[in-house]
Amino acid sequence: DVDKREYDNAVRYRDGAVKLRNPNLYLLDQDILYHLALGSGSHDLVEMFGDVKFVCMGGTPKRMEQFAYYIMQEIGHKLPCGTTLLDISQYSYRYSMFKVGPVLSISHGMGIPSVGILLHEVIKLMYHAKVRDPMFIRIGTCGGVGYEGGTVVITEEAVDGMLKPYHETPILGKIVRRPAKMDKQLTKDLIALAHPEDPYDTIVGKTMCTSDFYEGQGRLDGAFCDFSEQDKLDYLTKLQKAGVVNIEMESTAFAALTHHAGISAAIVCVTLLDRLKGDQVMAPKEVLDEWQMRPQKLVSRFITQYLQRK
Ligand code: R2B
Ligand code: URA
Repeated sequence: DVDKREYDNAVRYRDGAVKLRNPNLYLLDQDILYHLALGSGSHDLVEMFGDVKFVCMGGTPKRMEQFAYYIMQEIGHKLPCGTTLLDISQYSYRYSMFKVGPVLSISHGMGIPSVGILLHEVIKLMYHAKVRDPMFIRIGTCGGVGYEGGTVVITEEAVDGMLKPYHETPILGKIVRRPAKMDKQLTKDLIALAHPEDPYDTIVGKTMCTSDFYEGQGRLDGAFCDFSEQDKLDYLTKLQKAGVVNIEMESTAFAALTHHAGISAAIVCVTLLDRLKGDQVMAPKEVLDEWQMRPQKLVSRFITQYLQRK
């Protein structure tokens, strides 16, 4: 299924289909998406995924399965009688993927390397399946910086642990820097769907992305800690002054790789605690489960509205 359309450096075909910025791929006679347990030779990717519009990603397989069932109910998608949703990537033993009509719900694991590998393969999947103008949305959890647990945060810009708005990664012995930009319009469309009667706040701000949950996020409760509580508070206050409202572990890679591919993307996370008040995630499981529904609700409002308008 080698594409006849000629490669150049643009990121889209005129019809909106995702174009790859890698000429090597046009020379492969099949492309194996190893961590998804899919391939362009073994699967009819156009038939399986050609109708996808929304690619929703989040850390855990269970939450993304739950989101798939939730969105199924919200958009009124029906499964054949007596069947359940299938984890399309189950035999990868790496990521889980569920498909509900135009919505893909995929787990990305924890951290930049995990979400990065997944994005390479999902972006290629969009290309092989000839998907037009897909939107990628991360539905996640985070720590709040001055916001109590249960607050919904939409990322305006992602910054790294040095407060720089880039995703930096070594390639062939050189640091390659890519801007960690979100789609401004998609972010606006999402914030517009926060209801005044929602019993929690939905805010927009900068998201800091770190490579570690403990020392990397200034926690005092890791296996090691070589700084004082005052150092931690000074740092978090500095973040706050720079406009950072939450901290998580995937946003720079998610923003930069989608932006590099010309794909619209947004990040919606719920805070599990206010980092100015503590380090341990202490809310009871039922409370955490309810909080984790909040980003899902916002994204579901967006998807249902989009599909109704179509
Ligand atoms: C939020 O939660 C995870 C760490 O607990 C990580 O994947 C993230 O970004
Ligand atoms: N995820 C993070 O990365 N940090 C937190 O504090 C909570 C969830």
